[in-house]
Order: sequence, then C-alpha cells, then structure tokens
Amino acid sequence: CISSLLEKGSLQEKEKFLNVTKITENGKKVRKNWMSSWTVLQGSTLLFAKGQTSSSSWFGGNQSKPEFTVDLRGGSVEWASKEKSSKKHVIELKTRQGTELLIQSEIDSIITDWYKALTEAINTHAWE
Ligand code: I3S
Repeated sequence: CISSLLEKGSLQEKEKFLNVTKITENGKKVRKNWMSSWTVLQGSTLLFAKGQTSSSSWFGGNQSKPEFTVDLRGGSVEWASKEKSSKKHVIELKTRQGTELLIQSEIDSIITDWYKALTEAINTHAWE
C-alpha cells in the first residue's frame, strides 16, 4: 500500500503542489479542469491528492487514498505545445493506457525539476 511505502521511504520520492488537468482519458478527449493537486512521484507511479496540505496528512489523516494515480511505465513526457495550453511551463504526460495530463507550475525551476524527474522515472522503469 502507498502509505506504507511512503513510511518506509523505500522509493525515491518527490512531492509538490502542482497544477494538473487531464486532457484525454482512455484515448478520449475530456474537458480541462485545472486543479492544484498534491503530486507525489513514487518510483514508476505518480499520485495526485486533491487539496492535501502536506503528505504527512496521508498517514494520520482520514484521506489516505490519492485522488488518482498514473502508471508511468511505457509513458512519455514532453513540453506541451501552445495549442495544448496558453499557460507557461506545461508538461504533457502521456500514459500507455491512453491518458494525457498537463502538469504546470508557475515556477520555472520547479517544473524543470519535475520534467527531469518524470523523464528519469519513465526511463528507469521502462522494462519492468
Ligand atoms: O484548451 P482550452 O479549452 O482553451 O482550455 C481552457 C479551458 O479549459 C478553460 O475553461 P473553460 O472550460 O471554462 O473554457 C480554462 O479556464 C483554461 O484555463 C483552459 O486553458 P489553458 O490555456 O489555461 O490550459
């Protein structure tokens, strides 16, 4: 389970509030719905928890389930084109399952960092 993995700290972790929206789900276009989401990178899994103030609330708090999770294996990341969003610093994440997400932060260094981390996670776990 996710929280026990977090507690053990057995996997490389990266966590931050980021702006996230789905644009495609199982190959079908969906309406954008940008939301600020607590985002956690855990190995080959990306977790989003809506409205979490910190990861510590996952342990003791009553909301132990993430809003949704993304399997990064076989996925890809690239910088989103202007057609995808008018926002600055937007990452486009595509999964093997046909879900596309946009991930954004106003802060240049944060999103660059995530771009690297996601690329690394995808490459590291590509053959699992
Ligand atoms: O790709 P779109 O349709 O221009 O995306 C914008 C819309 O989702 C808009 O909401 P409405 O569904 O009420 O039109 C959002 O407020 C915008 O943020 C979306 O565009 P950006 O460029 O911010 O991703």
